[in-house]
Amino acid sequence: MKSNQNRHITLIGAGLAGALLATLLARYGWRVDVYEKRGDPRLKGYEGGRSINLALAERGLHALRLAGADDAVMAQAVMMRGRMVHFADGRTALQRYGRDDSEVIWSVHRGQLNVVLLDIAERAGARLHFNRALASVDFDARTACLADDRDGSSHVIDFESLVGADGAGSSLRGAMKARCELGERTEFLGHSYKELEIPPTADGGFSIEPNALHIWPRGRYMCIALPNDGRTFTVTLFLPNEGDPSFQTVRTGADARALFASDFSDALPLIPQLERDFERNPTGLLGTLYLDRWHLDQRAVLLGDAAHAMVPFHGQGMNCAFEDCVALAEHLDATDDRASAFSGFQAERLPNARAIQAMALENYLEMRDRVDDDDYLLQRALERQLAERHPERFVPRYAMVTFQRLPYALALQRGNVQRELLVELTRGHDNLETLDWDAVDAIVAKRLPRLPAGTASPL
Ligand code: FAD
Ligand code: 8R5
Repeated sequence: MKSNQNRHITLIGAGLAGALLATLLARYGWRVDVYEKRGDPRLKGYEGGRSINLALAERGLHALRLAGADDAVMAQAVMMRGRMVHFADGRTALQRYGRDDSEVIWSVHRGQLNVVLLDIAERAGARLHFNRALASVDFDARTACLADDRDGSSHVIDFESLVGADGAGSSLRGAMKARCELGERTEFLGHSYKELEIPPTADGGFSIEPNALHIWPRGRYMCIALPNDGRTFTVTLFLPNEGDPSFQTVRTGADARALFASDFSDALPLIPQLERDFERNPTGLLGTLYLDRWHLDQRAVLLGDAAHAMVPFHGQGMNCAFEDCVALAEHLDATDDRASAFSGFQAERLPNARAIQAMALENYLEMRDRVDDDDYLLQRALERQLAERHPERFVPRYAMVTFQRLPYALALQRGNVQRELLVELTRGHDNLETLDWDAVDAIVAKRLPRLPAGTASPL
């Protein structure tokens, strides 16, 4: 049961998830206060930051549609049709992500996306408070202390429930841990990353194909590049922390240039400020954050990176965080019992977060180690055939994650069945011509039930 009274909630963090959740709840008629550590990014002069872009896929886009933010976001998005693979010998090849331009991903600018979301949150009636970092929580008195790092002042607020949308280093998570066992553990990947920039060409255009996510796979490591609407690309170099090459052997700008000269030679001339970028930009750590519980009874709940930070290799961190927002808003709006809303949200989302965390880890190998391996290529060829023959049953895992909205856990489970099928069916074959298609079709129908209605592509 839910009452019609004007319900109130306090969000911590006005990043991607905080701003979207504020909008959704405000649209449901809630009174929403959001506290953000940083200053308002919409104020002039604030945004001097680097141009960091993110891949937006169907799950995230769907959440933006529900919040009425899709048009403003898509106006600045750059379409990425597939992977442009840059082989070590200089060859390149575009591998499409989907069947056509209805199955693509979009490169969006983090700063612009955040600004759009803050604007619509405010327009929907949410109250945003900047320069307010959560410092401590008294869960008995239901008060929280927020600090303003500009003048060191602190501000105490009352709350009914707190929502932690404060990212991977969540302060709310830290406060909850002191009150109950969350089962927190972080597994570091042992690889880190560095961002570099490809500027526009002299005549102001993109210097490489704009409508692709570029990948330079090199076995144990790789580079990627995503386009920005300002005609630049953000390049990310992923390297192990140890070994050769690694962030231990590649320490200076000169080391980075030498690595690019030997392993990414077609990218080197595109990055004129390589040394400067490498030395100025911080090295980002990569890891997976697992929790066994996301809420403290009716008083606090976590979502997005605060609950389940993941490695970036499926480009789903934000997409998953946005899906969390839709789920939490629905659970909260459906009942006045917050403890049951929070536990229902956790029951729905935690298994799915675990699934995308696992798939994101697996996709690193897929991206960096795509060798021209014959077994692998034959399996990919069969995958394409089966997807065409059985569109309602056999959907490549990448497509289930990226272009559909079926639960991540189901995508993981069906993906495993599909992989076993591909291995079994290609065993002992050098090409697809020798396959018995009637038998193949029968096996597919037997092992892969039709996908639930409404998850198929909108074609
Ligand atoms: P955040 O967006 O990190 O927001 C947290 C907010 O909380 C911030 O505004 C922060 O200032 C604020 N905050 C922190 N502490 C406090 C405090 N104590 N009090 C108040 N406020 C606080 N995902 C994708 O789906 N596709 C991609 O291509 C992709 N690329 C990425 C590229 C990079 C370089 C990185 C780092 C991540 C990428 N991700 C991507 C992941 C994505 O950025 C995150 O999953 C997503 O931002 C999570 O949203 P969030 O709101 O939970 O956290
Ligand atoms: N995040 C992405 C993909 C999958 C691409 C594919 C991969 C950089 C820190 Cl590494 C990565 C993907 O399988 O062909 N889609 O979107 C985004 C990715 O990295 C982002 C930009 C990133 C955190 C650094």
